[in-house]
Amino acid sequence: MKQTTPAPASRPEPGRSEIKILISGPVAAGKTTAVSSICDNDFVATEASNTNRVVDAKDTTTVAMDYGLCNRFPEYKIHLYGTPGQQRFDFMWDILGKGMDGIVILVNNDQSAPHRVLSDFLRAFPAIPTIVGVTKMDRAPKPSIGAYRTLLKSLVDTPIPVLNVDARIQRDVEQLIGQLLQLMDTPAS
Ligand SMILES: Nc1nc2c(ncn2[C@@H]2O[C@H](COP(=O)(O)OP(=O)(O)OP(=O)(O)O)[C@@H](O)[C@H]2O)c(=O)[nH]1
Ligand SMILES: [Mg+2]
Repeated sequence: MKQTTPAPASRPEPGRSEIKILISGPVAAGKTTAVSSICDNDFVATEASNTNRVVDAKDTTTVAMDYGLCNRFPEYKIHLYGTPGQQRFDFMWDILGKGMDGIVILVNNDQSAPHRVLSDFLRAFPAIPTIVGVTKMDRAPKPSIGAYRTLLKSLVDTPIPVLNVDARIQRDVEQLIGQLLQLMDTPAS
């Protein structure tokens, strides 16, 4: 497993790999919520007032990044970075994605044709261990997870797991990250 440079204040812990995981996806997919759900107190966000309520009516939006340290997996110290969802901050994707070991793409199912946005994110982050989490299925049950699986098969050769997650629920986010870690441990064939 590739190791990232530890943050200046931290020391490498014996037997634990330091890894970097990016959480990306469109506005209001639940990126900031997911990072805060799984990182408890070790979490910072850069929220500002949401001046573009056309896409989503929520009060705030991420303008630079979310960051959290996740210690829930005994073998890993995970540096989690959440991207901004608004297009005007797209330039942050490259900056935040440097040196990442894996990526979670979150898609909110209550947006129109949410599965279409996937192709943009897969193009932006190719050849990286990837998992897709579909949020807000409690509000919008369709498209189904099966529809996402079919779409992903048509977009990429490597199988990409897709799960229904509620970003507010720690157990859901933990399961998502856990599956991504398994993918990262599996040698590419
Ligand atoms: N009903 C429902 N709400 C959810 C679910 N997942 C997340 N949310 C809510 O959706 C909102 C997501 O907001 P954020 O976490 O700020 O979304 P974001 O992806 O960081 O958005 P940007 O930073 O603006 O791109 C929050 O109010 C969450 O509580 C879900 O599965 N169901
Ligand atoms: Mg955010």
